[in-house]
Amino acid sequence: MRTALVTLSDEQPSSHCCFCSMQCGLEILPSDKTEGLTIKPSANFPVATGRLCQKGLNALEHVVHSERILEPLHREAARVGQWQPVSWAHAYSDIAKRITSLQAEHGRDAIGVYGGGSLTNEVSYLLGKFTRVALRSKYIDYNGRYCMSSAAAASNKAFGIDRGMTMPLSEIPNAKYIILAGTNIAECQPTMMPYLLEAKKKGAVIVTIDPRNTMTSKTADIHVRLQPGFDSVFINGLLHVMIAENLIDQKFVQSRTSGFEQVKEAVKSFTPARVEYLTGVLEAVIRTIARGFAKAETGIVLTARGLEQQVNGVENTLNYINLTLLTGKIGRSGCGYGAVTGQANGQGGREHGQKADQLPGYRLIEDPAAREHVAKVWGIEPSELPGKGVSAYELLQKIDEGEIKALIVLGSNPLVSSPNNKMVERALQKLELLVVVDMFETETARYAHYLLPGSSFAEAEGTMTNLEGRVFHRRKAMELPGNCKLDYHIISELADALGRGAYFQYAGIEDVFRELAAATAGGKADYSGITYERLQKEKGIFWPCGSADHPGTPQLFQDRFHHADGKALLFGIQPKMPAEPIDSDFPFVLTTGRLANHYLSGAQTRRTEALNKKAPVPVAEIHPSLAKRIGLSVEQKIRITSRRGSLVFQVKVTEGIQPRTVFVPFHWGDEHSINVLTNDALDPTSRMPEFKICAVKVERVD
Ligand SMILES: Nc1nc2c(c(=O)[nH]1)N[C@H]1C(S)=C(S)[C@@H](COP(=O)(O)OP(=O)(O)OC[C@H]3O[C@@H](n4cnc5c(=O)[nH]c(N)nc54)[C@H](O)[C@@H]3O)O[C@H]1N2
Ligand SMILES: Nc1nc2c(c(=O)[nH]1)N[C@H]1C(S)=C(S)[C@@H](COP(=O)(O)OP(=O)(O)OC[C@H]3O[C@@H](n4cnc5c(=O)[nH]c(N)nc54)[C@H](O)[C@@H]3O)O[C@H]1N2
Ligand code: SF4
Ligand SMILES: [Mo]
Repeated sequence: MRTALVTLSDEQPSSHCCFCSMQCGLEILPSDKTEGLTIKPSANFPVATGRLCQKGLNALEHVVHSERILEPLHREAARVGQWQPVSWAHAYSDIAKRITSLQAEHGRDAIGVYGGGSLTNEVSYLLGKFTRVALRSKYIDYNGRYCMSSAAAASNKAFGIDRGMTMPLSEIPNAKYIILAGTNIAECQPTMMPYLLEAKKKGAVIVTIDPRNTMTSKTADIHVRLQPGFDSVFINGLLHVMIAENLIDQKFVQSRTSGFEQVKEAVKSFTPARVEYLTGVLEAVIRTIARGFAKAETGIVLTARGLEQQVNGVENTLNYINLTLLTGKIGRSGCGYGAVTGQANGQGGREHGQKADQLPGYRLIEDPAAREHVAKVWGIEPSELPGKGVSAYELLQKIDEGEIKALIVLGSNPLVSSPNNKMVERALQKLELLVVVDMFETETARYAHYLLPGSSFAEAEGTMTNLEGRVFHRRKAMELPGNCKLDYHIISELADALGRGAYFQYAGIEDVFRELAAATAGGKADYSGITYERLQKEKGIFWPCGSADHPGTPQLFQDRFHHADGKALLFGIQPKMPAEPIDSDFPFVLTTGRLANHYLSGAQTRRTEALNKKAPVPVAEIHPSLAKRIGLSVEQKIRITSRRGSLVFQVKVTEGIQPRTVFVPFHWGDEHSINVLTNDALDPTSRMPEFKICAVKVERVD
């Protein structure tokens, strides 16, 4: 039996859901259900007042699961033999000894760190500091590279700053025209739906752009069923109509943006007729959407991984941003652009130094002024800071190539979630030391030499930043089970074992936040005006917030963008091919994504009976024309083959999917891991893998 520490109050929820970026508040209450506890929606957090989706309602099940790792485990040869329980002291000293000797032999960069977007701001911050100050290695990156990096790069290019949503959710109901592209909100951020439905009730038009008819597109007035990879072609068609028909906001474009001529030139040849020919979307539909969005008094564009997880992900995103800039739909009520953040702390996780090229506050590690500021907060010389490392997938490649010899993974399961799984598996096998800090023996942890039992969301106090850029405080709601430790203690104690403990002396987690806030002062993501005391009172503060009396910034760009001249940049996009176009040998496009009842690599939700029983195995979605072509009968399975591998799946035949497209969710490992097939081509700017497009062939399994 576990007990809840916090009782109901009207101040703050007992905790927040660990899964998606909505970060709904929840109450953990005594009951006769999960180990004596149950979860109820909280009325005390403004984002999703009184609502939780299925995942949130069942978020305690994995926390109290019997497979939870309860003490440090060691085994000499990965995957072979039994795990041996060891003391924390033994684990720390042996890990430190091995790291020290590997670094003596191969240099400091022989050790890499791989973080995650579920971690609190404090733990994300400490992981970055640990890599640069305790290990003194340049190699750190995190799973958010697979998630928000294309949108982040696009926002930085266009706006000069990357906060996923430029406006709070509460502005959605004020929008008269909403474009949802490559974002399946109904399944991925379910408690955001009421905002969209309220807008609709007030007369808003909703357009969805997705190769599949999803739960989200069912609420749309117009659904554009695009083949994966055609977003920029389609958007060029919309921009062409807007310019040709003089529908753009001339005043806004002139006074607040630069680069218009480039866009005009890029879209010149994308007449509606040509775009219909290229995409199959009717000319009339293209005109209707272009006119509708441009003429609407207010409007919002939301994008997500559908068009971002591509080798052209940054450019696709820039083109969607063009829609809002050309029509002046940003920086005022009912308007804005949002890249819908995915993970619990997908926003904060990318602001405080887990990214290969960044220091806290979204500062660039190669910028001398940034190095000086952060080094001072950390009590080291700027010259002691390493330079920038490489992106998540490239970090795994460096292991395969032999440059990185040891890896510490905290908050990710890269063997399931990385493209081209076979390379990742080969790389993990080559590691001389793999340390995984997790709640479970994940697919990745099977290759570990040390598996250290970290904390779950319910046990760890800290701050998170939701998809709106709202920083809030999450309470500790339960005690740690067994011999588990808080992630931030594990990082600090390991630093101590490495002889760098002097830099990791904290009286408590609030102390870590104070240092984080100081490190971000003056940076793009400025948290320096935020304190635990304010957060407890104010139920969240939108960054940037640079002083104790600053109210926070819910609506960005009201007067200026964040480039030096205050203007936003428009980019003319020439659509490019995916890395692996379909051909006669591999004639279908495989796209991958999510289901409502599972979360990411499935480490938590496959261990949640109530969720897992609704989707115990992955099912491939195919169009009836494909089923007919391969002579598929009911109950038969299909084999999907790409240039990297071949797997068998159960099938759902549906008219909803674009005929050339096959969809498979990625929440499983081993023989069900669709990432055995996906392509590891990366966007040249964001280094985001092309999870959403690879060429496959499909056969019937007899
Ligand atoms: N239930 C659940 N919720 C989650 C998660 C989860 O695993 N499960 N994960 C969280 C995380 S980390 C993230 S990043 C978000 C992701 O949230 P989303 O990005 O909304 O989720 P996906 O299913 O990856 O992709 C969205 C849609 O893109 C479509 N798509 C595929 N290719 C293309 C294309 O070329 N163009 C366009 N326009 N669309 C395309 C897919 O059909 C899919 O419906 O969800 C978060 N919420
Ligand atoms: N084919 C395909 N692949 C994809 C995607 C796709 O759309 N298609 N999407 C990509 C995206 S957007 C993402 S975000 C990645 C995510 O992929 P992963 O990073 O693999 O995601 P998770 O399953 O969340 O892994 C988190 C791990 O950390 C553990 N964990 C959770 N919370 C904590 C904590 O507080 N402390 C500690 N110590 N451990 C914790 C969990 O048990 C789990 O093992 O997958 C990517 N991979
Ligand atoms: S919408 Fe997201 S944060 Fe809210 S309960 Fe569901 S998974 Fe959790
Ligand atoms: Mo994500």
